[in-house]
Amino acid sequence: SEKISIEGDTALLEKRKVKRPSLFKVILHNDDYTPMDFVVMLIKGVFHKTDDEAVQIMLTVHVKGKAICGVYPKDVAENKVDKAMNMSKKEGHPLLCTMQKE
Ligand code: TYC
Repeated sequence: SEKISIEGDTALLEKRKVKRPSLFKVILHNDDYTPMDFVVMLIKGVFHKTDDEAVQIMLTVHVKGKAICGVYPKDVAENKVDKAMNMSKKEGHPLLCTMQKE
């Protein structure tokens, strides 16, 4: 936004920066070992997708190697990556979840 103030004969223009937060894609990567049903459960739990959406994303990862699970501000994306990685580590799966600035 901009604000114009007049002081005597001098016009001052003050610029206020309104910055939109950078967004980050959260990406799920394929591997040969993580069970499909576990990936679907993880996508539902972490990314709040429906059963059908979660299956679609899992199959895209399986066939194409990776897929975007969602796009979020940095702190939200970091929390989702953490949650996904902790869930898979806990179960001994090698599933990889990363984030990438848009
Ligand atoms: N490729 C795995 C399998 O055949 C399934 C899988 C899907 C693994 C998505 C990871 O992010 C992943 N069991």
